[in-house]
Amino acid sequence: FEFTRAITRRPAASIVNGLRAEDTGTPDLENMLDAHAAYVAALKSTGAEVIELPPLSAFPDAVFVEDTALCLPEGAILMRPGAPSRLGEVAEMAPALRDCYDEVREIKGHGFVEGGDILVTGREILVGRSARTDAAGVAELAEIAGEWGHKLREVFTPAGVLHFKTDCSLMDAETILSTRRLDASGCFEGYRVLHTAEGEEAAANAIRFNNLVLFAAGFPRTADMLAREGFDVVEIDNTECAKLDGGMSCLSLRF
Ligand code: CIR
Repeated sequence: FEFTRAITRRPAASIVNGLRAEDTGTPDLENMLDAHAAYVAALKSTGAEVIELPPLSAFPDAVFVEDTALCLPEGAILMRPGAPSRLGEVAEMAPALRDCYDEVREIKGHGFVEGGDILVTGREILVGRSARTDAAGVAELAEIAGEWGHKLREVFTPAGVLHFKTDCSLMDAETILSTRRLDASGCFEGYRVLHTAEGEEAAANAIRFNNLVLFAAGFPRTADMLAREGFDVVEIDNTECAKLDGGMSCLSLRF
């Protein structure tokens, strides 16, 4: 959770066509830009450098940069999104990663992996199979991560949940914030798990970024619990991203 850099991408007007499981309203670009600016400012306030990429109107979900790559200390790995409309986002991200890393590998397929299904903890890389991430994708990722000395463990995303990290996030080397439904699968055995409050499941997608926890606004019981646990919580308006099933982690690559 200690990072010197992050990559973000400003939302384009085409976000109105972004993927969503359920239509809960059209995202508003102006509001999303405001929230995005607050998000970037919070990242920068920790002292990190934020590389802000320009909007990509051809890819409505391109603001959710996390899904395009996995950044590890040894290098970056370009993902292969399981959503066909998002495959082309990877080539758009690659040059920025090549500027930052000597080594950039890629998931070549035939399998699929999206970054939102990957949780890197102090001791291992957890990858949740989901509607976007399949066994072949996980196997290819495990091979590359293994070459770099990382242990990878395949886990499962609850049915109906977009990504593994929709339901969890790393708070510190051994502490995970999780919904009860995900923790019930047993995938966090051996970790200290903090649960989101009942009815506040959407708060689980947060990020620990240096001294801060960036956290979707509107989930007061979970935010209070984290504050009591000693975390410095910064609330960011997630209203517009939530309409597209996105949250705090999706909006950046961190390394
Ligand atoms: C999608 O369905 O792909 C986007 N609308 C949301 C992606 C959210 N990304 C993430 O959780 N890492």
